[in-house]
Amino acid sequence: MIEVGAAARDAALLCSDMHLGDHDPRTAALFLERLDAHARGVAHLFLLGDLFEAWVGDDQPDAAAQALIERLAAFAATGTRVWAMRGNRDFLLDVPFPADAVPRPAASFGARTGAVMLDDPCTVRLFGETVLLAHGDALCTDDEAYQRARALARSPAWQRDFLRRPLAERLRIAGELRGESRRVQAARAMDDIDPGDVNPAAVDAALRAAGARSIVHGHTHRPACHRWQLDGAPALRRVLPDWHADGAGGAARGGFLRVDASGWSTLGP
Ligand SMILES: [Mn+2]
Repeated sequence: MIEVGAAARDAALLCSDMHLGDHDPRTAALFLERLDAHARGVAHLFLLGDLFEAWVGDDQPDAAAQALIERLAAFAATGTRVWAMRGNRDFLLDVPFPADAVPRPAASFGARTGAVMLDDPCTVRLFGETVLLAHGDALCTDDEAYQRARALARSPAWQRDFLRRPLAERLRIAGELRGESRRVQAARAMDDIDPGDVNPAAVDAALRAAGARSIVHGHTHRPACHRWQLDGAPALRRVLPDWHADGAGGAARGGFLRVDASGWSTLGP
């Protein structure tokens, strides 16, 4: 299990839902600038899904993606451990191409960044506390159509079939998935225009299964810190914000959670 806090000066930074891509260079620039400001010297960086607006495979031809990849590689080279989880937008991140796909990317996302992929959910130890990390979409169990689409898009057969297609075709399909044809089942798997909220019973079940009382997730774009009683003891759900350089009212939104020996803090965009 990942252990943060073995050294007293350890610190971890967590974020999600940057939705980076060439469609929005301002948000990409904002995120990279804030990442530089806050992640320097941090021992662990956790990216909890939807790093990218879309990801059609590790040959994604995207200047914003390339910029983040180079930045992550630079952090990894200076000793920061970079951990990445797939979201519903970038569920093909670091998924190996089938052996008969032509051409195949020269290097995977993980190889290019030094990032290690995390299962969703996964349990980590943060300064002695067992914390469940998740993107959050799997906890939105009220949306049954979404969960069916999610299962399909995570199936090895669907992913093999998709990654075997030429890049131009994958990009065209991804574009269509975001356009009119949301009736296509796989389109629902990427749809988070209104992501809905997590189901409280699903959160309780996930915490019980992990033996944790604390969870951090993104996806819902509803940043908060929720406290409640789980089986007679306090439980905590920290929700990460999504990022946008031009949010409501023209203000930038986004932010990190940071945890170190002195506790948790929120760092604004
Ligand atoms: Mn999401």
